[in-house]
Amino acid sequence: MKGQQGKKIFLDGTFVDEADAKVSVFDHGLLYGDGVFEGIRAYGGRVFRLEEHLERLFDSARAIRLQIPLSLEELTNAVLESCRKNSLWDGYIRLVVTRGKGDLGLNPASCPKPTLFIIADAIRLYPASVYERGLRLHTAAVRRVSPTALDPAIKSLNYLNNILAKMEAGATGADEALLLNEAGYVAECSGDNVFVVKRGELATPPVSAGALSGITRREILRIARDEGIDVVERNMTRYDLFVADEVFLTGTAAEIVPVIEIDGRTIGTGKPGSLTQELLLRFRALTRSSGPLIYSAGEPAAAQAAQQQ
Ligand code: PXG
Repeated sequence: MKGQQGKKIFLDGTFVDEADAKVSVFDHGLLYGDGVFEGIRAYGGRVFRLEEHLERLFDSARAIRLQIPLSLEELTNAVLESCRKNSLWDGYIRLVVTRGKGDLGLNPASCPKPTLFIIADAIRLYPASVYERGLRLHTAAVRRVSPTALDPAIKSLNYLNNILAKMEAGATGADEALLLNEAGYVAECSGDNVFVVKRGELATPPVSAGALSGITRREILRIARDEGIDVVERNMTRYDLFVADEVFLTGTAAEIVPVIEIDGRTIGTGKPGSLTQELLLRFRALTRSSGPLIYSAGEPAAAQAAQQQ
């Protein structure tokens, strides 16, 4: 297992060793998936779009009536401090807030204090080769959870829907699952948003189709608009993907990944597309030039962290 030797975990207001970072079996995050989370990336000693991630976390929490025990400013500092404590330069930050420890039974009223923890580590969603050769998708029979049941805009701890879809895809030898909504329109993948390029136009399903309002998705839409590319959010069927010139996925963990095959059909030329690659380069440049700095200039830890990566 990764990171066994002494990650420092921010847990309920203090930093503890990984071995001591324990949550109760009575925590409703574990018992009922009652909680919310964020996955954030650090690039070159800066935390990318930290404010947007924290805003989304607060929105998710508000939607489930969960009071985050820290202010936006305190949480910002806790994330940056987590990075410093773990000498993170490039990496992944997982922020989780659960309903907290309570009695058995669904009632959140039995949980007086939310549990909050931050893990600063690394993540690799797909093998490196996938970014060069492209990824194979399989449409899952499992549908995206309906917004009328649990709005996918809430980044909750209920990922079983996505996990089941991912397992289905894995069983067919595909790298990732494509999820449709109840009406049969494309929603997103198990942990990424989906984009289509056709005749120079860039399209992605609207959030109302069951897609998370991904931070990377927003970034790609912004970059494309700045580039003067026609951008549209509209409902799409699998047909739109099958006949696309290019398809790619976006996500904090995944970054930007070309798709070359869906349900046995070759997409475009069967190689990562040129617009996908251009957007990836633009996105990479942006990640290295924006976001709050983890280390102040000249801080010895900064050089040390950079060297370790
Ligand atoms: N859709 C879903 C369902 C997600 O969970 C995205 C899209 C992409 O959104 P961002 O804001 O990251 O561009 C996500 C992202 C993890 C993990 O273990 C988190 C996600 C995906 C995969 C792994 O922290 N969330």
